Amino acid sequence: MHAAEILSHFAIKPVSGDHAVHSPADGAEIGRVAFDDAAAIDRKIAQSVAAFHAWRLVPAPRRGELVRLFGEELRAHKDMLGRLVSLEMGKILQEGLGEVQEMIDICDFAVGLSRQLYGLTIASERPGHRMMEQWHPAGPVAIISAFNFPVAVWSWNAALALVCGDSVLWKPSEKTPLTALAVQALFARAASRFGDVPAHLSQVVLGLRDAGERLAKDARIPVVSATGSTRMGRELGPVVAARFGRSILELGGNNAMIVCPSARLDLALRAIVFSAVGTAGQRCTSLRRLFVHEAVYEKLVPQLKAIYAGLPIGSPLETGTLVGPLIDRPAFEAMQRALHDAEAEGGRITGGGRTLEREFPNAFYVHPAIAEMPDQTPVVMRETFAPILYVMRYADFDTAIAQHNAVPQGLSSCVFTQDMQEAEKFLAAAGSDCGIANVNIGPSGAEIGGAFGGEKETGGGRESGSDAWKAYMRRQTATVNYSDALPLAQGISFDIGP
Ligand code: UN1
Repeated sequence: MHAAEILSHFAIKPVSGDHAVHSPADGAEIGRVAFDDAAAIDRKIAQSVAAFHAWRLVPAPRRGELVRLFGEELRAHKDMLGRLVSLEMGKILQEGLGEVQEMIDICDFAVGLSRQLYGLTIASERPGHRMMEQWHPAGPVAIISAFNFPVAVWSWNAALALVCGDSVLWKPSEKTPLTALAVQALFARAASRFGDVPAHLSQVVLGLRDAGERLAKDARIPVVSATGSTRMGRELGPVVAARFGRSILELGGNNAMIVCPSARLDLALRAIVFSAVGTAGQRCTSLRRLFVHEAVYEKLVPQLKAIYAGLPIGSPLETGTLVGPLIDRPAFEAMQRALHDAEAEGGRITGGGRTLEREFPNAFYVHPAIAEMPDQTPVVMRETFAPILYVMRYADFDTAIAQHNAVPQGLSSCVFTQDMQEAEKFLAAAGSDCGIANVNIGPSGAEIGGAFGGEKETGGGRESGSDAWKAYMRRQTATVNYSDALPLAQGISFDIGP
């Protein structure tokens, strides 16, 4: 199916501006969009404030109804949107569809949540008083998303923000603006079926880094949720903090797996391959570091290499492909630099080279790489957004956990073991220091029901399930006096006479 056909399905004009969008599948131009200038962004923020003022008055379960309708649109257009994700981002169609499914799932979650935005009641120390905690809508929420999950990550934020009574402003990656416009078109359909949705409740802001900076700086936006590199978060976080805004940061990961002597190697192999080569190693949750116990190393690693040697690499829209292209040339060059460094640091590399360059001279397909490292050298400690799996041996479990935690990032982690003591140790306070810790499951492909995010350079934010919704609301402690007196807290006596 051609790009034009998919775009017309969403009523998107292929050319509406100067910024060219290319498919990483073959490098072909698939559309042109216009960026918003400073005045347009300013106007959109003002419109978002107005939409918020109306939306916050709508009862939350009714707000949930809008998200329910949006979920229906996603179900009806899952195939087309999945294809567009695949075409614009380069992940294989199965993963493009999975991404849309993740959107549907978070919509379902948010619909239920719209009837569960509750606080606690608290025992007051004063007679005839009641204390309670309330959650109110926060305001416009800016969502800055990355190319690798062009639609799902927005939905984790937006579905929650909308039931919480907030308006949303979405700045997608400049590499994937078309999927954002397609999602916006589906949202508009849901909004028109709903009826009286305030205008501009959900908007898209297109642009480069400076567009994101404008949103980060603007005090009219109380919450900024940003997904991307640690470098981006390091710049954006302080800008939001300087005006006392709240940021939800989901930044780099350098996720690991520990394979213990008792591990089910068949399961471990499936998990390793899916999480290390899936999305061509371009997930925040991709597996990058593999610690294998010396007792199973010689068994596991050759099998892994054999699977790598037979991986179907090719166009992401073709059935059977498991490894699609990298997003662009800079991604390919970063991968080659990392492999060069790995070799210089004593690594033995298998794979990693470019492939299919004759068929697709303007696309960057690679053989996923396995780098057997003598140690956790500097290149292993940094995140390279590419399919490179650093493999290391270990002898002692506690040392493996220490090494596991020795990197600056803290997103996702896992252990493969049948030994309960090891599993529990990994999940305990002195175990994995990541936001996500799994037993006998790879680090990627998290469900939406749990809070998603991580510690240290991953930024500390939590999105999607559990009680992540609280970040999109403001908490208010309310105390009511229904007595005939005015007792003061802490027993303070303050006598102003009769
Ligand atoms: C990301 O890479 O930014 O856990 C998000 C996963 C997906 C989301 C990844 N559910 O791999």
